[in-house]
Amino acid sequence: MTTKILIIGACGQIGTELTKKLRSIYGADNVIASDIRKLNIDVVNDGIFEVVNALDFNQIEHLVEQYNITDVYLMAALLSATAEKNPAFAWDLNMNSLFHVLNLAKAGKIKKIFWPSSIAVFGPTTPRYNTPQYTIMEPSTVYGISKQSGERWCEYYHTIYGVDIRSIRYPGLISWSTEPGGGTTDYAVDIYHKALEKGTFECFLSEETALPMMYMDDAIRATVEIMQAPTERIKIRSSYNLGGVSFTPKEVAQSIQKHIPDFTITYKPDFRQKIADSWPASIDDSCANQDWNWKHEFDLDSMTLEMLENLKR
Ligand code: VAH
Repeated sequence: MTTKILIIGACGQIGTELTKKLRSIYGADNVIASDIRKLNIDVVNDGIFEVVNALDFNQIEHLVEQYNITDVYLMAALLSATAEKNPAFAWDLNMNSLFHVLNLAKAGKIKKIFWPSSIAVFGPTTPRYNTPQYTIMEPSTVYGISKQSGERWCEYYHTIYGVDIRSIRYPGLISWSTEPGGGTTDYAVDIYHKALEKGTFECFLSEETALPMMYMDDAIRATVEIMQAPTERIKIRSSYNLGGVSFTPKEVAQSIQKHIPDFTITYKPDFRQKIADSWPASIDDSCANQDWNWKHEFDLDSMTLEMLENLKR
């Protein structure tokens, strides 16, 4: 059966890169990109695009039937910082969009689901360094609570109804092609833009705030690899830890200064500091490595080179 993909939230920070990648692998005619509005010109113009509300079950069901969809990538969500400002809507969007897709799979209308979780599922009582796959998880943010709950439902639908859902706990993701939207790790994207535009950056986290991060190319490759892995290799049906690099704002600034020596950084922590302080500093992703051979490729300096080179263009 031909793989026919529906991406919900295709215009977001991950969605835009994922849409491009999946179109290149499966062919543009086999990838239906969708979002609540036409928010990214390349996603809309470079293949099939549909406006859909991730909270409207009937709209999603209609697209699945109209295009004979086999795989759904559900990328729509409110991220950590935005979710704190709108808890009720964040819970509604992050959870009910998931239930819609899970229930379509339970009804046999789709074959496979990818759903993004996050290292935000960990909280202030979680061991902070080299955080293991299985450990204390008491998330203290709306976003983290929704992702932890979502992971439980993913595992339940797999165990009870046989739904083939696969998930990754993404770290903070760094990309140059789209503006990030409402995350606590967004400083690590904005710093590159400001380094080139202004030569200085005011960081909303303190200089020693270490967080797990990953260059977008690695995150997209992990997403494709976990979805292409034989089902028997996917032994964890909640969500896999995914580590990349761990760095502080000070370390990013030092990496940038290797290319822009006069670049300066100042620190003015805001409400997002409390969110960042509740998350791990680094992640153990040995389960992803053992089960489906995950290995990241980009470190901080190679990511910095990619970011600056592409942003200059
Ligand atoms: C956020 N970028 O900051 C997301 C991510 C681990 C962080 O989930 O909310």
